[in-house]
Amino acid sequence: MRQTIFIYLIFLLVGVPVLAIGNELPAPEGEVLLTVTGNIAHTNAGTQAHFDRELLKNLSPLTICTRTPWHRETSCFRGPLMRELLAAVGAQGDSIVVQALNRFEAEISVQELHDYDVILAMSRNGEPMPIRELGPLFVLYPFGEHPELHTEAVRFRSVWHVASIHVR
Ligand SMILES: Nc1nc2c(c(=O)[nH]1)N[C@H]1C(S)=C(S)[C@@H](COP(=O)(O)O)O[C@H]1N2
Ligand SMILES: [Mo]
Repeated sequence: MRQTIFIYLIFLLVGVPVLAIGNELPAPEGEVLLTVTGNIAHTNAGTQAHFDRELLKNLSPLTICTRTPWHRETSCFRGPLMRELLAAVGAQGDSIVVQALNRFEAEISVQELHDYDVILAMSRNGEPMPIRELGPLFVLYPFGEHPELHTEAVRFRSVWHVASIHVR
């Protein structure tokens, strides 16, 4: 009996931190561009996941060349697939709330991010996007391939100046 308790204590002391380390994301070294909060299993800053440009670049990037309702010409946007970003943080919710630097926010269903290749665009035509050009991060739907996305509701979910994502 005493031995069982002893083994149990050892597990508590050693096992729990090891499990926690297994769920850690690498820590950002540069400026934090994105904070992910809420129902997530993988963190690197307390209960949150913080991403700098480097960490975001390492997440399955996709390039989408499309016109958008906000640009006259076709541009090529590049950034991680939103569903890969959610996988990286071990997101467990059914929806996310994307919040912008200007406090604008929109809710997006996780299902939609599996149905469509929505990216968190980090660059446009190879250049980082300044804040005055919808940057630094911009939720981009593949408008070109999917005419059905040209609706007011989808434009409403096209959040630019993204600063944080809360998983519900
Ligand atoms: N950061 C940020 N993103 C935003 C908004 C906003 O106010 N701030 N407005 C949203 C809404 S409601 C729409 S319809 C689209 C397009 O806005 P616009 O075409 O009127 O400029 O951007 C969306 N993304
Ligand atoms: Mo809107």
